[in-house]
Amino acid sequence: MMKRTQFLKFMGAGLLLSSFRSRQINENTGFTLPALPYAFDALEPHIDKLTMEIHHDRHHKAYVDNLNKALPGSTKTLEELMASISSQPVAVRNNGGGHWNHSFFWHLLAPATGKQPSAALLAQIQKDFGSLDNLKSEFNKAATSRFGSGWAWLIVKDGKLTICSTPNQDNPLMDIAEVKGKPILALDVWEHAYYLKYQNKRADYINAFWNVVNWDFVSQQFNS
Ligand code: MN3
Repeated sequence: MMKRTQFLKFMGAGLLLSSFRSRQINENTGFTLPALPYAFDALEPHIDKLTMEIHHDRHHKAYVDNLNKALPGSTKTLEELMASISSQPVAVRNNGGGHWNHSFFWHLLAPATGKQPSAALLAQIQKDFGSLDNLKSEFNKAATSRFGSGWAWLIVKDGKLTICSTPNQDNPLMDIAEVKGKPILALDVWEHAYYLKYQNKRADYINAFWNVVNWDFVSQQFNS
């Protein structure tokens, strides 16, 4: 029978080998669709199950597939692509942006837990906006007034919290962005994100979004 220490060494070697193999596979297959970090129905009733299924399994998957078609065999990270997007074809801007934005967005949402921003984030919010309610109303304005498809963002820019919005799948990490900074919160205001449940009532979707913001994740982004 294998001793405990031998068994642990054996298991350790196996883990090392499997992580090495998965790195090799990732390099060969390019960008991959990340799993949703919760069940499709976890955000009900604020964001419905069918919207989440279609949004993740079809829309996000299409951005990943089309990015791989546009950049076969790329060894660049998504962040490297964002920072040099002005020198990339428009298919990389649209699909690379779509992949980065949605990968980020899934983590910004969580089942309604009643959680709040961390003490450090809340202090910064009070400094830059006066209150969390003021921040929400400024963010809602950006999300409501973005014409057509795009995103609203809360970013850290020059040590301050700033709200902005981008068209299409652009984001504030892109070198072409009007307002650049580090995103800590975002909202997808494409119709595909809300139309099944909210139809043309984008404002209702934006209000519902605040019930499922993952403040733990947002606070981590602020602190990192
Ligand atoms: Mn979307």
